[in-house]
Amino acid sequence: MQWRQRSYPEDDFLYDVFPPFIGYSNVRIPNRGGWMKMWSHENNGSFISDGTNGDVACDSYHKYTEDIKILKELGVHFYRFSIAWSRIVPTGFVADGINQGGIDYYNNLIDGLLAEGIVPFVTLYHWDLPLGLGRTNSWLNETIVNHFEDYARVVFREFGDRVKLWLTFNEPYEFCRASYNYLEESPFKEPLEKPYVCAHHVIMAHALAYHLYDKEFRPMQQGKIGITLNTNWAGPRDPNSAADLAASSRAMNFTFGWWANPIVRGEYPPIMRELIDRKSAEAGRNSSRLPTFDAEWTELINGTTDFLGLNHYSSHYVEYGNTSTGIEGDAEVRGSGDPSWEQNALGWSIVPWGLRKLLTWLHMEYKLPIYVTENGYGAAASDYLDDQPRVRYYTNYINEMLKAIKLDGADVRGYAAWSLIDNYEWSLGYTARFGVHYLNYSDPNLTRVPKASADKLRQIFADNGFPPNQTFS
Ligand code: GBH
Repeated sequence: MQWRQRSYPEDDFLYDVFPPFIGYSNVRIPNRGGWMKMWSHENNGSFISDGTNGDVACDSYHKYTEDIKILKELGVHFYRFSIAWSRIVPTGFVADGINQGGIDYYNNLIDGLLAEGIVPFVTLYHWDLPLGLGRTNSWLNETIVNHFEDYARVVFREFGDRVKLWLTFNEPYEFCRASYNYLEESPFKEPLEKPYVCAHHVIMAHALAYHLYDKEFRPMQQGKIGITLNTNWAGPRDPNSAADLAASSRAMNFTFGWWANPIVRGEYPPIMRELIDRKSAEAGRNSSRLPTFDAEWTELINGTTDFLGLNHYSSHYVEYGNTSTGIEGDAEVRGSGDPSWEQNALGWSIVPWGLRKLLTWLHMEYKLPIYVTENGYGAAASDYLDDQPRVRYYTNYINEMLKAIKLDGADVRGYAAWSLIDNYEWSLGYTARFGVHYLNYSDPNLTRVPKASADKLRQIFADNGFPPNQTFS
Protein backbone atom coordinates (compact mmCIF):
# COMPACT_ATOMS: atom_id res chain seq x y z
CA MET A 1 0.00 0.00 0.00
CA GLN A 2 1.24 3.48 -0.86
CA TRP A 3 1.52 5.68 2.21
CA ARG A 4 1.42 9.40 1.82
CA GLN A 5 4.46 11.20 3.15
CA ARG A 6 3.62 13.46 6.05
CA SER A 7 4.91 14.17 9.49
CA TYR A 8 2.92 12.74 12.34
CA PRO A 9 2.96 14.78 15.52
CA GLU A 10 1.80 12.77 18.50
CA ASP A 11 -1.62 14.30 18.82
CA ASP A 12 -2.39 14.48 15.14
CA PHE A 13 -4.92 12.27 13.41
CA LEU A 14 -3.48 9.80 11.00
CA TYR A 15 -4.63 8.65 7.60
CA ASP A 16 -3.60 6.56 4.66
CA VAL A 17 -2.32 3.90 6.99
CA PHE A 18 -5.26 1.57 7.32
CA PRO A 19 -4.49 -2.08 7.26
CA PRO A 20 -6.16 -3.91 4.42
CA PHE A 21 -8.90 -5.37 6.61
CA ILE A 22 -11.62 -3.53 8.37
CA GLY A 23 -14.76 -5.13 9.53
CA TYR A 24 -17.29 -5.85 12.18
CA SER A 25 -17.50 -8.34 14.91
CA ASN A 26 -20.92 -9.50 15.71
CA VAL A 27 -23.43 -11.95 16.54
CA ARG A 28 -23.03 -14.92 18.63
CA ILE A 29 -26.22 -16.58 17.45
CA PRO A 30 -27.36 -18.62 20.43
CA ASN A 31 -28.55 -22.11 19.73
CA ARG A 32 -31.03 -23.91 21.95
CA GLY A 33 -28.58 -26.77 22.48
CA GLY A 34 -26.05 -24.37 23.96
CA TRP A 35 -25.42 -23.03 27.42
CA MET A 36 -26.09 -19.40 26.70
CA LYS A 37 -29.67 -19.97 25.66
CA MET A 38 -30.40 -22.60 28.23
CA TRP A 39 -28.86 -20.60 31.05
CA SER A 40 -30.91 -17.54 30.20
CA HIS A 41 -34.09 -19.41 29.21
CA GLU A 42 -34.53 -22.38 31.52
CA ASN A 43 -33.84 -20.23 34.53
CA ASN A 44 -36.43 -17.68 33.46
CA GLY A 45 -33.87 -14.98 33.26
CA SER A 46 -33.04 -15.17 36.95
CA PHE A 47 -29.33 -14.71 36.27
CA ILE A 48 -29.97 -11.81 33.91
CA SER A 49 -30.15 -8.14 34.98
CA ASP A 50 -33.43 -7.46 33.19
CA GLY A 51 -34.89 -10.97 33.45
CA THR A 52 -34.79 -11.43 29.67
CA ASN A 53 -33.56 -14.46 27.76
CA GLY A 54 -31.48 -14.88 24.61
CA ASP A 55 -34.12 -16.72 22.57
CA VAL A 56 -34.37 -14.10 19.84
CA ALA A 57 -31.61 -11.54 20.47
CA CYS A 58 -30.85 -9.69 17.22
CA ASP A 59 -32.23 -12.70 15.31
CA SER A 60 -29.45 -12.84 12.78
CA TYR A 61 -30.43 -16.48 12.33
CA HIS A 62 -33.41 -15.29 10.30
CA LYS A 63 -32.14 -11.89 9.25
CA TYR A 64 -28.65 -12.68 7.98
CA THR A 65 -29.37 -11.45 4.47
CA GLU A 66 -30.30 -8.07 5.93
CA ASP A 67 -27.10 -8.12 7.97
CA ILE A 68 -25.02 -8.81 4.89
CA LYS A 69 -26.73 -5.81 3.31
CA ILE A 70 -25.84 -3.42 6.13
CA LEU A 71 -22.26 -4.74 6.12
CA LYS A 72 -22.08 -4.00 2.42
CA GLU A 73 -23.42 -0.48 2.99
CA LEU A 74 -20.69 0.09 5.55
CA GLY A 75 -18.02 -0.86 3.06
CA VAL A 76 -16.23 -3.40 5.26
CA HIS A 77 -13.73 -5.95 4.05
CA PHE A 78 -14.54 -8.66 6.54
CA TYR A 79 -17.12 -9.86 8.99
CA ARG A 80 -16.23 -11.70 12.17
CA PHE A 81 -18.85 -14.08 13.50
CA SER A 82 -18.88 -17.26 15.53
CA ILE A 83 -20.26 -20.72 14.93
CA ALA A 84 -22.43 -22.19 17.70
CA TRP A 85 -20.84 -25.57 18.44
CA SER A 86 -24.19 -27.11 19.35
CA ARG A 87 -25.77 -25.98 16.09
CA ILE A 88 -23.25 -28.19 14.29
CA VAL A 89 -22.82 -30.93 16.92
CA PRO A 90 -26.09 -30.93 18.91
CA THR A 91 -24.95 -33.08 21.83
CA GLY A 92 -21.32 -31.98 21.78
CA PHE A 93 -20.19 -35.46 20.69
CA VAL A 94 -19.64 -35.94 16.95
CA ALA A 95 -20.32 -39.67 17.34
CA ASP A 96 -23.95 -38.74 18.11
CA GLY A 97 -24.30 -37.06 14.73
CA ILE A 98 -24.05 -33.64 13.14
CA ASN A 99 -26.85 -31.26 12.26
CA GLN A 100 -27.15 -30.61 8.52
CA GLY A 101 -29.56 -27.73 9.16
CA GLY A 102 -26.84 -25.89 11.08
CA ILE A 103 -24.32 -26.52 8.34
CA ASP A 104 -26.79 -25.22 5.75
CA TYR A 105 -27.29 -22.06 7.79
CA TYR A 106 -23.60 -21.20 7.97
CA ASN A 107 -23.11 -22.15 4.31
CA ASN A 108 -25.78 -19.63 3.36
CA LEU A 109 -24.21 -16.96 5.53
CA ILE A 110 -20.70 -17.58 4.18
CA ASP A 111 -21.86 -17.72 0.55
CA GLY A 112 -23.92 -14.57 1.02
CA LEU A 113 -20.93 -12.69 2.42
CA LEU A 114 -18.59 -13.86 -0.32
CA ALA A 115 -21.11 -12.88 -3.00
CA GLU A 116 -20.79 -9.31 -1.68
CA GLY A 117 -17.01 -9.48 -1.48
CA ILE A 118 -16.96 -9.68 2.33
CA VAL A 119 -14.42 -12.05 3.86
CA PRO A 120 -15.75 -14.36 6.61
CA PHE A 121 -13.57 -14.44 9.76
CA VAL A 122 -14.86 -17.29 11.90
CA THR A 123 -14.58 -18.03 15.63
CA LEU A 124 -15.12 -21.66 16.65
CA TYR A 125 -15.95 -20.98 20.28
CA HIS A 126 -17.57 -17.82 21.60
CA TRP A 127 -18.62 -19.42 24.92
CA ASP A 128 -21.70 -21.29 23.74
CA LEU A 129 -20.89 -24.75 25.10
CA PRO A 130 -23.08 -27.70 24.04
CA LEU A 131 -25.18 -28.80 27.00
CA GLY A 132 -23.86 -32.35 26.87
CA LEU A 133 -20.35 -31.10 27.51
CA GLY A 134 -21.52 -28.83 30.29
CA ARG A 135 -22.87 -31.90 32.01
CA THR A 136 -19.55 -33.71 31.82
CA ASN A 137 -17.72 -30.90 33.59
CA SER A 138 -17.08 -28.66 30.59
CA TRP A 139 -13.55 -27.21 30.40
CA LEU A 140 -12.48 -28.86 33.63
CA ASN A 141 -12.64 -32.30 32.03
CA GLU A 142 -9.63 -33.05 29.85
CA THR A 143 -11.65 -35.14 27.40
CA ILE A 144 -13.24 -31.94 26.04
CA VAL A 145 -9.97 -31.36 24.24
CA ASN A 146 -10.72 -34.22 21.84
CA HIS A 147 -14.37 -33.28 21.44
CA PHE A 148 -13.27 -29.80 20.41
CA GLU A 149 -10.88 -31.28 17.86
CA ASP A 150 -13.70 -33.45 16.44
CA TYR A 151 -15.91 -30.38 16.11
CA ALA A 152 -13.10 -28.38 14.50
CA ARG A 153 -12.62 -31.15 11.93
CA VAL A 154 -16.27 -30.93 10.87
CA VAL A 155 -16.09 -27.15 10.61
CA PHE A 156 -12.83 -27.07 8.60
CA ARG A 157 -14.14 -29.80 6.30
CA GLU A 158 -17.51 -28.11 5.69
CA PHE A 159 -16.48 -24.45 5.48
CA GLY A 160 -12.71 -24.33 4.95
CA ASP A 161 -12.97 -24.20 1.17
CA ARG A 162 -14.34 -20.64 1.64
CA VAL A 163 -13.23 -19.55 5.13
CA LYS A 164 -9.55 -18.56 5.23
CA LEU A 165 -9.38 -16.86 8.61
CA TRP A 166 -10.06 -18.85 11.76
CA LEU A 167 -10.06 -18.16 15.48
CA THR A 168 -10.24 -21.12 17.81
CA PHE A 169 -11.36 -19.31 20.98
CA ASN A 170 -12.83 -16.01 22.01
CA GLU A 171 -11.51 -14.61 25.30
CA PRO A 172 -10.67 -17.70 27.35
CA TYR A 173 -9.66 -15.28 30.12
CA GLU A 174 -13.36 -14.49 30.51
CA PHE A 175 -14.95 -17.91 30.22
CA CYS A 176 -12.32 -19.65 32.33
CA ARG A 177 -12.97 -17.22 35.17
CA ALA A 178 -16.75 -17.35 34.76
CA SER A 179 -18.62 -18.62 37.77
CA TYR A 180 -21.82 -20.56 38.33
CA ASN A 181 -23.54 -17.60 36.74
CA TYR A 182 -22.35 -18.51 33.31
CA LEU A 183 -22.26 -22.28 33.52
CA GLU A 184 -24.82 -23.09 36.12
CA GLU A 185 -24.55 -26.88 36.09
CA SER A 186 -20.82 -27.02 35.97
CA PRO A 187 -19.27 -27.78 39.31
CA PHE A 188 -16.79 -24.95 39.34
CA LYS A 189 -16.14 -25.76 42.95
CA GLU A 190 -12.53 -24.92 43.28
CA PRO A 191 -12.38 -21.25 42.49
CA LEU A 192 -8.68 -21.05 43.26
CA GLU A 193 -7.53 -23.49 40.63
CA LYS A 194 -10.44 -23.78 38.24
CA PRO A 195 -9.34 -20.97 35.91
CA TYR A 196 -5.89 -22.55 35.58
CA VAL A 197 -7.28 -26.02 34.85
CA CYS A 198 -9.75 -24.61 32.32
CA ALA A 199 -6.97 -22.59 30.67
CA HIS A 200 -4.74 -25.66 30.45
CA HIS A 201 -7.39 -27.58 28.54
CA VAL A 202 -8.20 -24.64 26.30
CA ILE A 203 -4.54 -24.35 25.31
CA MET A 204 -4.40 -28.07 24.55
CA ALA A 205 -7.63 -27.91 22.52
CA HIS A 206 -6.30 -24.90 20.63
CA ALA A 207 -3.08 -26.76 19.81
CA LEU A 208 -4.93 -29.84 18.55
CA ALA A 209 -7.15 -27.70 16.32
CA TYR A 210 -4.09 -25.83 15.02
CA HIS A 211 -2.23 -29.03 14.09
CA LEU A 212 -5.34 -30.55 12.58
CA TYR A 213 -5.75 -27.50 10.37
CA ASP A 214 -2.06 -27.32 9.57
CA LYS A 215 -1.70 -30.96 8.56
CA GLU A 216 -5.03 -31.96 7.08
CA PHE A 217 -6.57 -28.76 5.76
CA ARG A 218 -4.05 -25.98 5.24
CA PRO A 219 -2.25 -27.67 2.33
CA MET A 220 -5.46 -27.44 0.29
CA GLN A 221 -7.27 -24.56 1.94
CA GLN A 222 -4.37 -22.15 2.48
CA GLY A 223 -5.88 -20.25 5.41
CA LYS A 224 -4.63 -18.82 8.72
CA ILE A 225 -5.60 -19.79 12.22
CA GLY A 226 -5.19 -17.96 15.51
CA ILE A 227 -6.87 -17.21 18.82
CA THR A 228 -8.50 -14.10 20.28
CA LEU A 229 -7.34 -12.99 23.72
CA ASN A 230 -8.66 -10.04 25.65
CA THR A 231 -6.92 -7.66 27.94
CA ASN A 232 -6.90 -4.15 29.23
CA TRP A 233 -3.63 -2.31 29.01
CA ALA A 234 -2.41 -2.52 32.62
CA GLY A 235 0.13 0.29 32.70
CA PRO A 236 2.46 1.24 35.56
CA ARG A 237 0.79 3.62 38.01
CA ASP A 238 4.05 5.58 38.09
CA PRO A 239 6.05 5.03 34.88
CA ASN A 240 9.23 6.02 36.73
CA SER A 241 8.83 3.38 39.42
CA ALA A 242 10.64 0.08 38.86
CA ALA A 243 8.14 -1.64 41.16
CA ASP A 244 5.20 -0.34 39.14
CA LEU A 245 6.83 -1.33 35.86
CA ALA A 246 7.32 -4.84 37.23
CA ALA A 247 3.68 -4.90 38.35
CA SER A 248 2.63 -3.91 34.83
CA SER A 249 4.68 -6.73 33.36
CA ARG A 250 3.18 -9.22 35.84
CA ALA A 251 -0.34 -8.03 35.05
CA MET A 252 0.16 -8.41 31.30
CA ASN A 253 1.68 -11.85 31.75
CA PHE A 254 -1.20 -13.01 33.94
CA THR A 255 -3.77 -11.91 31.34
CA PHE A 256 -2.48 -12.03 27.77
CA GLY A 257 0.72 -13.99 28.44
CA TRP A 258 -1.16 -16.74 30.29
CA TRP A 259 -2.36 -17.94 26.87
CA ALA A 260 0.04 -16.35 24.42
CA ASN A 261 3.24 -17.66 26.03
CA PRO A 262 2.27 -21.35 25.91
CA ILE A 263 0.96 -20.99 22.37
CA VAL A 264 3.90 -18.96 21.07
CA ARG A 265 6.72 -20.42 23.22
CA GLY A 266 5.50 -23.68 24.72
CA GLU A 267 5.36 -22.63 28.37
CA TYR A 268 3.48 -20.42 30.81
CA PRO A 269 5.13 -17.07 31.53
CA PRO A 270 8.00 -17.77 33.96
CA ILE A 271 6.58 -15.24 36.42
CA MET A 272 3.27 -17.17 36.58
CA ARG A 273 5.15 -20.41 37.13
CA GLU A 274 7.20 -18.87 39.92
CA LEU A 275 4.43 -17.06 41.80
CA ILE A 276 1.73 -19.73 41.60
CA ASP A 277 4.13 -22.57 42.42
CA ARG A 278 5.38 -20.64 45.44
CA LYS A 279 1.91 -19.72 46.72
CA SER A 280 0.71 -23.30 46.23
CA ALA A 281 3.63 -24.64 48.26
CA GLU A 282 3.08 -22.02 50.97
CA ALA A 283 -0.55 -23.15 51.19
CA GLY A 284 0.70 -26.67 51.89
CA ARG A 285 -0.40 -28.17 48.59
CA ASN A 286 1.64 -30.98 47.14
CA SER A 287 1.14 -29.73 43.58
CA SER A 288 0.90 -26.32 42.02
CA ARG A 289 -2.46 -24.81 41.17
CA LEU A 290 -0.91 -24.02 37.79
CA PRO A 291 -0.72 -27.32 35.88
CA THR A 292 2.38 -28.32 33.90
CA PHE A 293 2.64 -29.44 30.29
CA ASP A 294 4.65 -32.64 29.93
CA ALA A 295 7.36 -32.84 27.26
CA GLU A 296 4.98 -34.15 24.62
CA TRP A 297 2.38 -31.45 25.20
CA THR A 298 5.06 -28.76 25.40
CA GLU A 299 6.12 -29.77 21.92
CA LEU A 300 2.52 -29.89 20.72
CA ILE A 301 1.47 -26.47 21.97
CA ASN A 302 4.64 -24.63 20.99
CA GLY A 303 4.26 -22.32 17.98
CA THR A 304 0.57 -22.91 17.38
CA THR A 305 -0.67 -19.57 16.13
CA ASP A 306 -0.36 -17.70 12.85
CA PHE A 307 -1.44 -14.41 14.40
CA LEU A 308 -2.81 -12.92 17.61
CA GLY A 309 -6.39 -11.72 17.91
CA LEU A 310 -7.00 -8.95 20.43
CA ASN A 311 -10.25 -7.85 22.06
CA HIS A 312 -9.75 -4.57 23.86
CA TYR A 313 -12.08 -2.13 25.58
CA SER A 314 -10.36 -0.39 28.48
CA SER A 315 -7.19 0.25 30.49
CA HIS A 316 -6.10 0.74 34.08
CA TYR A 317 -3.00 1.34 36.16
CA VAL A 318 -1.31 -1.25 38.36
CA GLU A 319 1.16 -1.29 41.23
CA TYR A 320 2.35 -3.93 43.69
CA GLY A 321 -0.44 -5.24 45.90
CA ASN A 322 -0.91 -8.10 48.33
CA THR A 323 -4.57 -7.69 49.21
CA SER A 324 -6.30 -8.92 46.05
CA THR A 325 -7.67 -12.43 45.60
CA GLY A 326 -7.90 -14.67 42.55
CA ILE A 327 -5.72 -14.01 39.52
CA GLU A 328 -4.82 -10.49 40.66
CA GLY A 329 -3.81 -11.89 44.02
CA ASP A 330 -1.57 -14.47 42.38
CA ALA A 331 -0.13 -11.70 40.20
CA GLU A 332 0.46 -9.48 43.26
CA VAL A 333 -1.02 -6.44 41.60
CA ARG A 334 -3.46 -3.79 42.64
CA GLY A 335 -5.38 -1.97 39.92
CA SER A 336 -6.66 1.60 39.88
CA GLY A 337 -8.04 4.19 37.51
CA ASP A 338 -7.66 7.90 37.07
CA PRO A 339 -10.41 10.32 38.05
CA SER A 340 -9.89 12.26 34.82
CA TRP A 341 -10.87 9.28 32.67
CA GLU A 342 -14.33 9.27 31.14
CA GLN A 343 -16.27 6.04 31.63
CA ASN A 344 -18.90 4.24 29.62
CA ALA A 345 -22.26 3.20 31.07
CA LEU A 346 -20.75 -0.06 32.35
CA GLY A 347 -18.07 1.84 34.27
CA TRP A 348 -15.28 0.88 31.88
CA SER A 349 -12.71 3.63 31.56
CA ILE A 350 -12.15 5.18 28.16
CA VAL A 351 -8.40 5.41 27.60
CA PRO A 352 -7.62 5.56 23.87
CA TRP A 353 -3.83 5.77 24.33
CA GLY A 354 -4.00 2.43 26.19
CA LEU A 355 -4.68 0.68 22.88
CA ARG A 356 -1.51 2.11 21.39
CA LYS A 357 0.57 1.05 24.39
CA LEU A 358 -0.96 -2.39 24.31
CA LEU A 359 -0.44 -2.95 20.57
CA THR A 360 3.14 -1.79 20.85
CA TRP A 361 3.74 -4.09 23.82
CA LEU A 362 2.22 -7.04 21.93
CA HIS A 363 4.37 -6.27 18.94
CA MET A 364 7.60 -6.12 20.93
CA GLU A 365 6.71 -9.14 23.03
CA TYR A 366 5.44 -11.59 20.41
CA LYS A 367 6.47 -10.26 16.97
CA LEU A 368 3.34 -11.65 15.34
CA PRO A 369 0.66 -10.19 13.08
CA ILE A 370 -2.22 -8.81 15.12
CA TYR A 371 -5.91 -8.54 14.36
CA VAL A 372 -7.98 -6.30 16.59
CA THR A 373 -11.06 -8.51 16.69
CA GLU A 374 -13.19 -6.42 19.08
CA ASN A 375 -13.16 -2.83 20.26
CA GLY A 376 -16.21 -0.80 21.13
CA TYR A 377 -18.34 1.30 23.41
CA GLY A 378 -21.02 -0.04 25.73
CA ALA A 379 -23.92 2.28 26.48
CA ALA A 380 -27.05 1.90 28.57
CA ALA A 381 -30.42 0.67 27.24
CA SER A 382 -31.27 4.36 26.73
CA ASP A 383 -28.54 4.64 24.07
CA TYR A 384 -29.67 6.88 21.25
CA LEU A 385 -29.20 7.17 17.50
CA ASP A 386 -27.02 10.26 17.75
CA ASP A 387 -24.43 8.33 19.77
CA GLN A 388 -21.67 10.94 19.87
CA PRO A 389 -19.84 9.30 22.81
CA ARG A 390 -19.43 6.15 20.68
CA VAL A 391 -18.36 8.28 17.69
CA ARG A 392 -15.64 9.83 19.86
CA TYR A 393 -14.63 6.42 21.21
CA TYR A 394 -14.09 4.94 17.74
CA THR A 395 -12.40 8.06 16.40
CA ASN A 396 -9.88 8.19 19.21
CA TYR A 397 -9.26 4.46 19.57
CA ILE A 398 -8.80 3.91 15.83
CA ASN A 399 -6.42 6.83 15.69
CA GLU A 400 -4.34 5.38 18.52
CA MET A 401 -4.25 2.07 16.65
CA LEU A 402 -2.99 3.92 13.59
CA LYS A 403 -0.22 5.47 15.69
CA ALA A 404 0.82 2.01 16.87
CA ILE A 405 1.00 0.88 13.24
CA LYS A 406 2.58 3.92 11.67
CA LEU A 407 4.77 5.26 14.44
CA ASP A 408 5.60 2.14 16.45
CA GLY A 409 5.62 -0.48 13.72
CA ALA A 410 2.99 -2.81 15.16
CA ASP A 411 1.95 -5.35 12.53
CA VAL A 412 -1.82 -4.83 12.78
CA ARG A 413 -3.55 -6.56 9.88
CA GLY A 414 -7.15 -5.76 10.63
CA TYR A 415 -9.62 -4.02 12.88
CA ALA A 416 -13.14 -5.06 13.80
CA ALA A 417 -15.59 -2.95 15.79
CA TRP A 418 -17.87 -4.56 18.39
CA SER A 419 -20.58 -4.50 17.42
CA LEU A 420 -22.53 -4.33 14.17
CA ILE A 421 -25.89 -4.47 15.95
CA ASP A 422 -27.05 -4.09 19.56
CA ASN A 423 -26.59 -7.51 21.12
CA TYR A 424 -27.78 -9.71 23.96
CA GLU A 425 -25.07 -8.83 26.46
CA TRP A 426 -24.74 -12.02 28.54
CA SER A 427 -25.83 -11.46 32.13
CA LEU A 428 -26.63 -7.83 31.34
CA GLY A 429 -29.38 -8.97 28.96
CA TYR A 430 -30.64 -6.02 26.92
CA THR A 431 -29.52 -3.41 29.44
CA ALA A 432 -26.31 -2.61 27.54
CA ARG A 433 -25.97 -1.58 23.92
CA PHE A 434 -22.76 -1.99 21.90
CA GLY A 435 -24.15 -1.73 18.36
CA VAL A 436 -23.54 0.83 15.68
CA HIS A 437 -27.03 -0.22 14.58
CA TYR A 438 -29.92 0.27 16.97
CA LEU A 439 -32.53 -2.37 17.75
CA ASN A 440 -35.94 -1.60 19.14
CA TYR A 441 -36.59 -4.96 20.80
CA SER A 442 -40.36 -4.51 20.68
CA ASP A 443 -40.32 -3.99 16.91
CA PRO A 444 -41.36 -7.38 15.47
CA ASN A 445 -39.14 -6.72 12.44
CA LEU A 446 -36.09 -5.90 14.57
CA THR A 447 -35.17 -3.28 11.98
CA ARG A 448 -31.45 -2.39 12.05
CA VAL A 449 -31.30 1.40 12.39
CA PRO A 450 -27.88 3.00 11.83
CA LYS A 451 -26.58 5.20 14.64
CA ALA A 452 -24.23 8.15 14.03
CA SER A 453 -21.33 5.80 14.83
CA ALA A 454 -22.19 3.63 11.79
CA ASP A 455 -21.86 6.68 9.55
CA LYS A 456 -18.62 7.66 11.25
CA LEU A 457 -17.06 4.24 10.79
CA ARG A 458 -18.13 4.08 7.16
CA GLN A 459 -16.41 7.41 6.66
CA ILE A 460 -13.21 6.40 8.49
CA PHE A 461 -13.06 3.15 6.51
CA ALA A 462 -13.69 4.93 3.20
CA ASP A 463 -11.09 7.63 3.98
CA ASN A 464 -8.59 5.03 5.11
CA GLY A 465 -8.04 6.98 8.33
CA PHE A 466 -8.38 10.66 9.03
CA PRO A 467 -7.62 13.04 6.15
CA PRO A 468 -6.16 16.38 7.18
CA ASN A 469 -8.20 19.49 7.89
CA GLN A 470 -11.10 17.72 9.55
CA THR A 471 -12.61 19.06 12.71
CA PHE A 472 -13.14 16.70 15.59
CA SER A 473 -15.71 16.91 18.30
C1 GBH B 1 -16.47 -9.22 24.95
O1 GBH B 1 -16.16 -9.42 26.28
C2 GBH B 1 -17.19 -10.43 24.43
O2 GBH B 1 -16.36 -11.16 23.54
C3 GBH B 1 -18.49 -10.14 23.78
O3 GBH B 1 -19.25 -11.31 23.70
C4 GBH B 1 -19.21 -9.04 24.53
O4 GBH B 1 -20.51 -8.82 23.99
C5 GBH B 1 -18.40 -7.80 24.40
O5 GBH B 1 -17.07 -7.99 24.76
C6 GBH B 1 -18.95 -6.62 25.21
O6 GBH B 1 -18.90 -6.89 26.58
O7 GBH B 1 -13.73 -2.74 34.12
O8 GBH B 1 -12.86 -0.97 32.76
O9 GBH B 1 -11.42 -2.73 33.47
C7 GBH B 1 -15.67 -8.29 26.94
C8 GBH B 1 -14.79 -8.61 28.15
C9 GBH B 1 -13.80 -7.92 30.14
C10 GBH B 1 -14.27 -6.26 28.53
C11 GBH B 1 -13.76 -6.89 31.25
C12 GBH B 1 -14.20 -5.18 29.60
C13 GBH B 1 -13.50 -4.69 31.90
C14 GBH B 1 -13.15 -3.25 31.62
N1 GBH B 1 -14.68 -7.53 29.10
N2 GBH B 1 -13.40 -5.58 30.73
S1 GBH B 1 -12.76 -2.37 33.07
